Amino acid sequence: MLNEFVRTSKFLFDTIFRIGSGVSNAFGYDADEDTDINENINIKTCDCDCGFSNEEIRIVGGKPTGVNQYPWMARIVYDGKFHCGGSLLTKDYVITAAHCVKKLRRSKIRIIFGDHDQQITSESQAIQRAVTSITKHKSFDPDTYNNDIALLRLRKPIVFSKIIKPVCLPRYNYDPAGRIGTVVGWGRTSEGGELPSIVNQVKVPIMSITECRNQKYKSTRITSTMLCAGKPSMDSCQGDSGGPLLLSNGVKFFIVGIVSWGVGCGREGYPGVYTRVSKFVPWIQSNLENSCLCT
Ligand code: 4AZ
Repeated sequence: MLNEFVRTSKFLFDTIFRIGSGVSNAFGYDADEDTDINENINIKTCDCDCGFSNEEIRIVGGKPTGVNQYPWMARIVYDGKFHCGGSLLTKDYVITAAHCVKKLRRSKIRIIFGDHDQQITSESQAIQRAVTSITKHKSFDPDTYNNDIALLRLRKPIVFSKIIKPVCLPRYNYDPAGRIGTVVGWGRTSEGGELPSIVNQVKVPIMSITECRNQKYKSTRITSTMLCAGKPSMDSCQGDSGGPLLLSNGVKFFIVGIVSWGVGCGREGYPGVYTRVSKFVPWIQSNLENSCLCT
C-alpha cells in the first residue's frame, strides 16, 4: 500500500490519531446514511456485530502501530508465503479477490487472523485456518479482472473475540462515490518497493464510475461492478490484492471494495481498481452456505 504517511512519522502519527478529521466528520456520517449503507433486505442474519474496529488499542509503547485495528483483516498464506489479503465476513467465510485464488491448491492455503506483524510469531493470539472450499465468481474474467470476487470457507469456524471480528457488507447497490475510504493491507509501500511486515492503511477518495472512466484507463476496462479509488501517492499496491476498501459510517466499517488491479501504484491518472462489493451482495448471500451475516 502506497501511503505518503509511511514516509514521515509526523504524518503517520497524524493519521493514526486522525488529527483534524474526527471519524464522523471525515466520513460525513449522519443517521440517515447509516441505514443507507447498511440496510440489507432479505439477508439471513444472526445475533452478532460486524464492523467494529479496535480504535483504543492503536498505540502500544508510544509507537503508532494499529495492532488489530481492523479485526477482520485476514492474511492469506500460500505454501508458507504471504499471498494476498482477505476479510472475515462470517465465522466460516473470508471474502477476497478471485484472482488471488485462481490456480491455487486448496490444501496449501492458510488464513491467518488476529495477526499484525508478520515477522513476530510471538503475537500468540493469532490463529490460523485451513480452507475447505473456494467459491470463485463464475464470471470472473482473468483477462479483464471483471467479477474479481471469491469466498473461502474455513475448515473450523472462528470464535469472534476482541481481535477477530467480521466486517459489515454494504447495502445492495450502495454507491460510495465521493466518500473517503480506507484501504488496509500488507502490500508494497511503493511501486516495486518492499513488502512491509506490519499491516498498513491509507485513505483514498472514491470516484464515481464516470470519473473513473475519464481517467487514463481505457473507459471500457472499467465495468459497472468495479470501483476506482485513490490519488497520486495514496493507493493500494502489489500484495494488497484481496484486501478490503472500507467505509465507515462513524460507527461501523463496511467493505465497499476488494483490491483488484491497477496500472502501477500511486500513478497520476491510474487510480486503484476495486471490486464493487455492493453489486455482489446477492451473490455473496447465496454462496454463504449455512453461515449467517452479523449486523
Ligand atoms: C497488484 O498487483 C496490484 N494500484 C494491486 C493494486 C493495484 C495495482 C496492482 C492498484 O496486486
